Amino acid sequence: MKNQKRYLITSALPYSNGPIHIGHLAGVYVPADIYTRYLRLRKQDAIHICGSDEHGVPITLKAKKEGITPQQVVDRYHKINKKAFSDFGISFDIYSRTSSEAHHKTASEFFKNLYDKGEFIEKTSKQLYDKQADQYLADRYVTGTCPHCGSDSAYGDQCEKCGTSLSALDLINPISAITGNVPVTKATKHWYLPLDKHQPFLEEWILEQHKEWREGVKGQCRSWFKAGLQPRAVSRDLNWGVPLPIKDAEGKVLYVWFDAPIGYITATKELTPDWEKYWKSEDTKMVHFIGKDNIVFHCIIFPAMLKAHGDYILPNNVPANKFLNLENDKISTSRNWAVWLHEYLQEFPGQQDVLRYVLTANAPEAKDNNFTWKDFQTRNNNELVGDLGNFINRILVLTNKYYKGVVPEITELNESDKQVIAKINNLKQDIEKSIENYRFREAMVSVINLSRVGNKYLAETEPWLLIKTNPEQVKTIMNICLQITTNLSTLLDPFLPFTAKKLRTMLNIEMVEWDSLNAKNIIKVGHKINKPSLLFSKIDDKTVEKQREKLANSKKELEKETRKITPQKNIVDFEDFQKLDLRIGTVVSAEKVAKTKKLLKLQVNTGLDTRTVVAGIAESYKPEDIINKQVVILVNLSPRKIRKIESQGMLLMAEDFDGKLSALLPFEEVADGSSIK
Ligand code: B3M
Ligand code: ZN
Repeated sequence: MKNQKRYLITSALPYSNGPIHIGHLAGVYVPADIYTRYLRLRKQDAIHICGSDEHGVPITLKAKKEGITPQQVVDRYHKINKKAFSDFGISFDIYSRTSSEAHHKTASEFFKNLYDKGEFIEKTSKQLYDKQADQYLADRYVTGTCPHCGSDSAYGDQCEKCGTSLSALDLINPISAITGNVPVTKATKHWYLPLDKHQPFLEEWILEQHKEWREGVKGQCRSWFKAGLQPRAVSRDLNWGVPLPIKDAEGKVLYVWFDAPIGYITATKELTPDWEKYWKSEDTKMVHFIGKDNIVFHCIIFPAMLKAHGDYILPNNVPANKFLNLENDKISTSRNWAVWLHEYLQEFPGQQDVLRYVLTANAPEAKDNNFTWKDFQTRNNNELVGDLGNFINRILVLTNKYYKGVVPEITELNESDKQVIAKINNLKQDIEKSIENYRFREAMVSVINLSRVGNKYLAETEPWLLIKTNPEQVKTIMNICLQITTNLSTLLDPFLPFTAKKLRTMLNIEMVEWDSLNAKNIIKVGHKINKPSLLFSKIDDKTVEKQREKLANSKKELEKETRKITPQKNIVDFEDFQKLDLRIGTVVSAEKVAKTKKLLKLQVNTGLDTRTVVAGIAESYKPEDIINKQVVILVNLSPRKIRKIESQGMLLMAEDFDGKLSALLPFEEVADGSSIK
């Protein structure tokens, strides 16, 4: 580990307009927590900063929809999210918020500093404006067609489909998100950060001095540079946000992405009066944990702001993650396609570490990744229960059984014992290297591999048989396995903190500091451990099925909400209607038409005759469902050949939105041949 004086770790401030889901955890907060916990275990001065991002249009829109104030919206979710993070062991040193007075002050001062130095360009230009709402339309206040990919749900700041960052005026066919009106344009004055001026510096800093950054991160920056950075407006015409601290700026606030990253500074100030050493000393290593949609803000805009201010350090790395999908579909709050943390906790109480484990195992570090409930179950049952839990449980049970819980001594080390000891040390170094290079899934695999080394050692030495013939050697084996277990109780801590703590209780030890870990004698001969209990338990098919059903239901609910009623057809005259000869008939026989999925061949008694009708209803009705049932039939439809069978009429059916057909029936049974008028 390089000698670094201190670490400032930031996690993206989640918008305070909705609860946290697994995508947030996997993308940002779990990796940041692993990193910080690791550094703390290595006795580094490391602080982890986060808080709620409480400005921005999504919040005002939500408030409007619910008929409450933006402050009420952010108060609600700040509380919920703060608790969710703490429930999952995300160990922030502070979880602050940007609607606070302290933040308004910090953000205003920051703006004023740049303003006084002439770092902004002042420009009056035409912007989109909603007359009815009396509101300029920027960012999420306006939707339209993306000029790059043609998606028709792009926002005024970004197209979520192709990721391009937009300005509202770029949108084709813009529509106000407030009223649905087509906006007009109206002139207004704004302050712009001339990113173009900072481009040479930023390019050199990222592409030359930080070649070690993730490819995906550099790639996005490169394409920004290639397109050429443009001046970016940092003010908005809104009444929710940090008011511009200058004259002649009535009704204007800071752009949310100008004030939000300053939230990291505010939070550090709130945490410690000694905050400047974290922000203004080259001895500090600052790392921003974010999702890929935040790259431009953390690699280009915020660094340009910090640079323009002059006395702040820049991030040392921005290990942005890609996205996590859920059951092969994009996680979406508005479509309720998500696993919410508070709901997970209700259904899997006390099992936070299982989720942390699965999210790290599937961390979208290099590419988008996928969470499925099946994989959740498999990883829990095979890796946590089968590998890790099984090893630890066997060791603790056998120690209690053979030695009444007292750690036995090493008698003599043979070659294979020595190899196992060497592996403990090697794996520990692998873990360190992986974490320090932001490869958390790789690091966690090494931790689990340590338990696999233990399991293999047990399988090869079979102490439960050896105890009868060579009890002295069993002492050595058990001592080594207890050393592995003790190592695990620290090595697991960054990843599975709840489990690590339970394990320390079972071992009856305090946390062993990372740098004191050793393959020999960290749990001392003669030390008495406690009785073990199981660290993990199997998850059965029923539990997993229930979660999948829940997701399927939310999809159905959504389909219900978004289903489109087909518009009414053109008006017809009564005479036209009368041309249709509709009758009640009874299906007397039915069979599937060979080699088709949809077709049934029916014989229908129409009162007039018994005739053949080919109906496309086989996906909704089996032949036996419909035989002897009365139906409505159009008898004077000109006959048609379908699959070489002449069809002499048509059954009337209602078609549901998912394509399911339902036959129409008279309320009471009526004679076949009755006509319908
Ligand atoms: N509020 C998170 C998001 O884009 C955004 C992060 C701000 S970090 C300064 O969902
Ligand atoms: Zn697009």
